[in-house]
Amino acid sequence: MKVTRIVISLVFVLAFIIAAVGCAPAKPAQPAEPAKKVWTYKDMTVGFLQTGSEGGWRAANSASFKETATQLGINLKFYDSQNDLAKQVAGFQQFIQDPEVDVIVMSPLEVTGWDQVLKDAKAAGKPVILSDRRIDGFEDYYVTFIGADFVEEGRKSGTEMCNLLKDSASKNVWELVGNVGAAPAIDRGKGFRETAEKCGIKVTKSQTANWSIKEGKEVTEAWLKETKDVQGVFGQNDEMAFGAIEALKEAGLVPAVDVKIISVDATAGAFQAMLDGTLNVTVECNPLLAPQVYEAALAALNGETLPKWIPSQESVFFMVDPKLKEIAAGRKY
Ligand code: GYE
Repeated sequence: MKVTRIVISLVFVLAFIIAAVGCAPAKPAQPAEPAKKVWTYKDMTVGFLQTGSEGGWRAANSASFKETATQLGINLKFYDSQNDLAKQVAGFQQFIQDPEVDVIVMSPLEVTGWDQVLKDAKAAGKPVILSDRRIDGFEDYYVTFIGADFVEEGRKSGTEMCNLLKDSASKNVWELVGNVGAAPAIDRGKGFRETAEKCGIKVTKSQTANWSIKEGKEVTEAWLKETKDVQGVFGQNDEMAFGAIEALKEAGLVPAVDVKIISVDATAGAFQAMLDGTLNVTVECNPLLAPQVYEAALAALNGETLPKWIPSQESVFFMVDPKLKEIAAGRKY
């Protein structure tokens, strides 16, 4: 008897629960989550802040961005900062305000000065990608940096200068530096000293020549008026080394023989100088960064997380390389 009563009351309780649930007002159907936009290159407008047009490397870098954008169907807004930091910051603000611009890519002229615009871009929800040159700090305010290990480029240059001067009694080297405050100028100088000083090289003169042939020549001419006690010249880019080569020739010294010359970039001009026998070594810095940058921009817009640094692959080239002519013929820039 007792068992029957328990079963009956259980049945009642169960029936009550089912009734209660059944009667609960149906939750209004939740509006379906809007399908997450999947960005494609054709949807994307990139605002690119270029440094300016200071030489062969920069020309190849700008062409890489313009040509690759056309190939991929990307709408590219190209801003030439004319090597003026204030103009570059103004361009950055412009792209933050521009409703068409989805992602901002920048080749920073200097390592500092980006605090406010990076914060504003983040507040505006616009991803920022650094191309070619790094900045100091603010990692949380940009998606990734795609570019070279400039310190390593300097180290390679120092090591090769040691090899070139191994039989030289004195090892006085002059350094032609890029624009003050720029990451490649700071880092290549640091890397060069790291390895060069190991073999007793002394950097007896060092001055900016702003990446240009003209200033590279003028600075070297001024130094040659003071002394000819120089065994090597380290040009932080090809153009400045070309300027030094002209100045040395006009001073009656034989470039790459009396004075060893090393440059960074490995543009077509550097290969010609090596084929002419006036440049000993060029350390490559790859300007064809656009495909990797656009890939990162698309990934960022689609919410992917990227490594903070995507290094570019680079080599070293030698005047004495028996295959130099062949290599030079195959170069893209
Ligand atoms: O070495 C130089 C250019 O940022 C890596 O800028 C670039 C440097 C390059 O002016 O030629």
